[in-house]
Amino acid sequence: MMNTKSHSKLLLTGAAGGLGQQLRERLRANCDVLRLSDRVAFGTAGQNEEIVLADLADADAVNTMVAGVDAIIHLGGVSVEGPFEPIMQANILGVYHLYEAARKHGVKRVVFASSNHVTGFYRQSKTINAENPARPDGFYGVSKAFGEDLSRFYFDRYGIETACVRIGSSFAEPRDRRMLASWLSFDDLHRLITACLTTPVLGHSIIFGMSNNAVTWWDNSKARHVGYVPKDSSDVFKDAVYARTPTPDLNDPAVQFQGGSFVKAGPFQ
Ligand code: NAI
Ligand code: 15L
Repeated sequence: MMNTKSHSKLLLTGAAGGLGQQLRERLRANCDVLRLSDRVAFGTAGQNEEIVLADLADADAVNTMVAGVDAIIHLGGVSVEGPFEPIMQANILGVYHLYEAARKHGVKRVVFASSNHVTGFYRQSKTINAENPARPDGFYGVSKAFGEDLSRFYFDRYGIETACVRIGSSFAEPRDRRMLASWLSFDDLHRLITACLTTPVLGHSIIFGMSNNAVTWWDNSKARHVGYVPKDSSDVFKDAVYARTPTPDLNDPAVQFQGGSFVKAGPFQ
């Protein structure tokens, strides 16, 4: 069993969101104190918790949010495709504010919730790895690609280590046939974050956030040093998913490309 406690005080942004709620309990094992942040109120702090509300677009608020933490798990931001302006505020300006605050406060490690939509315009017939160029499938994917590039700059220039976790589809169960390939269980997400926090040398790494699924489009061999070993698999859901979903139309871009329906979203004006 891996020793999961690696840090005194961890910051979890996006704590009110779907994955934030899942990770709140699990991350207690990783630290002495867990600081939780979001833009929206989400209740009161429990034992060994702190709550600091902050809009990522507000540099001063982000600076306060980051002060005094040892490492950051950055989940906050717009999490789906949509109009550019809110994505720009939260995911582009917001991630800049986060890294500036990390630099000023000496935070040395960040786990950044990137997305499979950074590479959503690769075909489902292709297996890609961390060295394939980005092919974002929308403004959302572009904003996550920006976060990946920005974090690389802060590593090269200031030595802040980041794991860019290109999360596939992290839900209780795969919702459709595409998610049989992209599914990441909540427990495996926690295992992956724990690996990113505990590996001795993280550097600047890109790792695909997926469980041990039989069908996959992603090869994590460039991130072996992270030491992530998934324990769950979408395979146990396969028969049920096939039974309740129609045979895919192979002419549909949502079936052809890894990003699924995101590749068809917009335009938004
Ligand atoms: P979510 O939308 O449920 O949670 C995002 C949280 O960020 C929300 O609580 C929201 O209030 C907060 N937020 C949005 N704009 C903000 C701002 N300007 N300032 C401060 N907080 C703000 O998303 P979910 O599913 O929990 O995802 C968490 C992260 O993981 C996101 O960054 C998302 O892009 C990424 N991700 C999630 C995947 C999934 O399958 N759930 C797949 C790929 C990436
Ligand atoms: C994402 O990036 C989204 O945050 C999530 O809601 C899912 O849509 C996921 O990708 C996916 O591709 O299934």
